[in-house]
Amino acid sequence: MAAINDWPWHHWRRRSPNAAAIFLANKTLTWAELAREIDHKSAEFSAQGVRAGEAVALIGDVRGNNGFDLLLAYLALLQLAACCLPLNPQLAAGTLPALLTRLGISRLIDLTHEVIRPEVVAQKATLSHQHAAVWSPARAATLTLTSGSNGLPKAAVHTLAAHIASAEGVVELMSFTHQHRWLLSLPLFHVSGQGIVWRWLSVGAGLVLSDGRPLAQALQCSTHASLVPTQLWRLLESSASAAGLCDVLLGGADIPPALIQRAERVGIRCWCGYGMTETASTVTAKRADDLPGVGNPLKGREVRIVNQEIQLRATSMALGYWLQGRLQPLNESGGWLRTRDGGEWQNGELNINGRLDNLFFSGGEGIQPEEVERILREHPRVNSVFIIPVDDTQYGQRPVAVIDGEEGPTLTELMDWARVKLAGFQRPIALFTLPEDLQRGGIKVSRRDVLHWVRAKY
Ligand code: 4YB
Repeated sequence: MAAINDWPWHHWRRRSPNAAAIFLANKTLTWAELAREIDHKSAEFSAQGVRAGEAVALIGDVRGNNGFDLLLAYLALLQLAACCLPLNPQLAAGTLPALLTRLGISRLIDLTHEVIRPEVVAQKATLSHQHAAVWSPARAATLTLTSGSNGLPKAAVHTLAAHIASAEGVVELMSFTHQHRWLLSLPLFHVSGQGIVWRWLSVGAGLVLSDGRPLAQALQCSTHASLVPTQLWRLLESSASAAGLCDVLLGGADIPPALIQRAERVGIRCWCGYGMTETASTVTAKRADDLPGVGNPLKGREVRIVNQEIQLRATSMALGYWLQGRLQPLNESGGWLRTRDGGEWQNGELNINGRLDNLFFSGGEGIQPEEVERILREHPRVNSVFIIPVDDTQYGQRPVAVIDGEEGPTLTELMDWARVKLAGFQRPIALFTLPEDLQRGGIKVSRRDVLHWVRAKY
């Protein structure tokens, strides 16, 4: 990986101006063209009053789905040395003002009503370098909301150096070079989407944008993609082919071995990763094998287990959380981030045992929902399942299953199948189908939302 001492798009414009940087459905942009677009955009934002050091929230177009205009705005804000917070466009409109007030952010760039195509941007006034701040990798550059599985989301603050450090370990492990193309297959408002952007920028590769195309079609011209397990399931279930696609980095949730085997059978090389928002995505990763672990720490990352909790140290770590316009400390002890993820070393690699906060008790027996979910997911008609505790006068709490997909088994079928696999106290007492509206455009369904939904029904 080349040392980056300037805005990466300026660096690649100097090094390989005519190499393709962005692949849209019917158009390709070279590094020279992309850098010019970013210069124009930052000039436009500067004219609108965006200043260095200012935190700016950015919302993309729901239909545009991670489009070029959003990427351009993200990069242009960085170039102005603003601190950019990309937001989920499906965030309930009512919660947005309260969120921005809590964070202390007063500027919001909303692209929902202003979709700018590259050809339109190219016609705008020519203004360039004075709208590039000095490349200073140690300053706060991005804010990324944590998934907020419990409580309100927090905004993790990352420097440019942290994003580059994150990219470094992954590109090294996966041998990702300038000859490859990574699909922006996950949203920019999530750390996994930004991870893709920084790997692309670090090696001067190609970035494919779906640009309105279905996932399978966009994958056809990509060599790499990052997917959460449910995305890969859907891809494999659909009859669409993703020829051309070589390597998929999986993460964000427990990765079922059956999924990996199925993908590998059709020629997709799978990689298993584990990471968090606070660590700017991937911390440990490995080439998928028959073991259920997530590999070992990548370059610049360290993992330790204290009282069954995974703790992390990394050069990609967030500086802290942004609150009321100020930096607040991470939940750490002696420089180690306390993840609240349970884990252990097994067969020389890290195994994830689920969120410590998800553990509940039924008749005095501890139930770790992820452990039961992992077993139930082996049922041929279950792709994704949540085990949710509901109150019970006799047992304290009891497990209920919520299954994603219409074609799933009935509770009786599932329990017959799981008879010897689950202990009595682990067996769900009811089964529901996950409603579509709980998916909300994020990369994961929030366990808290599923819990509220179940409790309202139960
Ligand atoms: C896991 C988990 C795992 C996370 N098993 N629980 O670039 C990547 O690394 C990537 C590629 C594909 C898909 C996602 C990614 C990510 O970045 C994921 C990062 C992420 O999920 N961040 S998060 O803040 O939203 O959630 C973090 C939590 O997710 C962790 O604390 C774990 O609880 C869980 N998780 N990877 C089991 N392999």
